[in-house]
Amino acid sequence: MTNEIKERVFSGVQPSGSLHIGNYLGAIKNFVEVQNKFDSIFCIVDLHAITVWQDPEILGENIIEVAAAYIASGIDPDKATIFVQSQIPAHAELAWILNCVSRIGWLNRMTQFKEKAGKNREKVSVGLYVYPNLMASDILLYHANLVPVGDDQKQHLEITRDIAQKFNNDFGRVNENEFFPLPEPMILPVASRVMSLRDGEKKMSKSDSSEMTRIEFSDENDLIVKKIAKAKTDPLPMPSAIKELNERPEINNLINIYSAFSGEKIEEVINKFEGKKLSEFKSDLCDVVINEMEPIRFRFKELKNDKTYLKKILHDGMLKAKEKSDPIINEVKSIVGLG
Ligand code: AQP
Repeated sequence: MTNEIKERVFSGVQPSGSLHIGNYLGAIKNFVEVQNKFDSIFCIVDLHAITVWQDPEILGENIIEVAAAYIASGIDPDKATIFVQSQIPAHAELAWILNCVSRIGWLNRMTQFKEKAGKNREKVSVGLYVYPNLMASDILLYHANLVPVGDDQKQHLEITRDIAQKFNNDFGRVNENEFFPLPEPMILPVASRVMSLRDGEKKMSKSDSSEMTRIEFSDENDLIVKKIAKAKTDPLPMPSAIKELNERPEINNLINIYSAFSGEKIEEVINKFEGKKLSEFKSDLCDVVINEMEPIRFRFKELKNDKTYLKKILHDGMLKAKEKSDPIINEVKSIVGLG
C-alpha cells in the first residue's frame, strides 16, 4: 500500500441565486474530475454571498440548492468534503487576521470590486471590498495547494499568494519553515467562461435580473429550448473559421457551450455547422445541453426534496472540514501571539 500524500484542492460556490450552466461548466463539472485525484474541499460560501444583500428567507434554500447541485452533478460526499462556510467560524477568524496582513493598495487594484461596486463605490458593503481577504482565508485555512479558478478569479488567487507570502515573512515563517504554502491556479479542462444568452460580452450570472440570460439547473427541457431559441445572435451565416468568432461574441458563446457539452473541439463544431442554418445549430445545441442536464435536473429536484439527507451530508462535511482546519487556525493564533 502506498502512503501517497494527495495535494489539496479548495473551491466554492456562492449560494446567491439559481445555479446555471456557467457555474456547471466553469466550476462544478470540473470538481467531479478533481475529486478523484485530489483531497478536495468544495465549500458553499455563504459568507461571500452576504457581501451583497441576500434575503434571509431565501438564503437557506439557496444553500440547499448548491449542495443538491454538487451531488446531482456527481460530486461524491464520500470522496470530497462538502460543507457550509459559516459553519466553520475559523473562516471568519482567519479572515480577520488576514485583514491585518493584506494591504489596502492591493485591494484597491481588484477589478472584480471595481466592476461590482461600479458607481456605487461609496455605498457598497465593506465586506465586498475585503472579499479577497476572506477568499484567501478559505484557501489558506486548509493549506490548499491548488485552486480551480476561472479568468475572473485569477487576480483573487494572486492576492491570496501575496497575503500568504507576507504572513510568512512578517512572522519569520519562510524557507523550510514556511507556514502557508502558496496556492497555484488549477487549469480547467472545460469551458472557463460562459456568457449571457442575451449579451455575449457579459458573464452568465445568477444575479442577472433576467432568467432568459441563463440556463438554470432546474430548467425543464421546453424552457431550455425556448431560452436557446431566443438567445441573441447576429444576422451573419454560421462561421467558417475560428477567427470570425472574435468579432461575434454571441455565436462564439453558443459554439463554446456546444463544444463544452459535446466534448468536440471548437474547430470541429465550426466544421460541422458551416453552411448550415442557425436554427439547425440551435436545435442540436438544445440536444447536447438537454442530454447532459436532464439527468442532473432529475437528481437535483429529487435531492432538493430530501433536505434531511442534504443536511446530514453538510453536517458530516462540516466535521471533516473542522478536523482539517482546527490545527491550522490554532497554529495561526499561536504564531501571531493571540490567546
Ligand atoms: N458565466 C460563468 N462561466 C464560467 N464559470 C462561471 N462561474 C460563475 N459564472 C460563470 C464559476 O462558478 C463558480 C461559482 O461562482 P460564484 O458562486 O462564486 O459566483 P460568481 O462567479 O460571481 O457567479 P455568478 O453566477 O455570477 O453569481 P453572482 O451573480 O451571485 O455574482 C466560480 O468558480 C465561478 O468562476
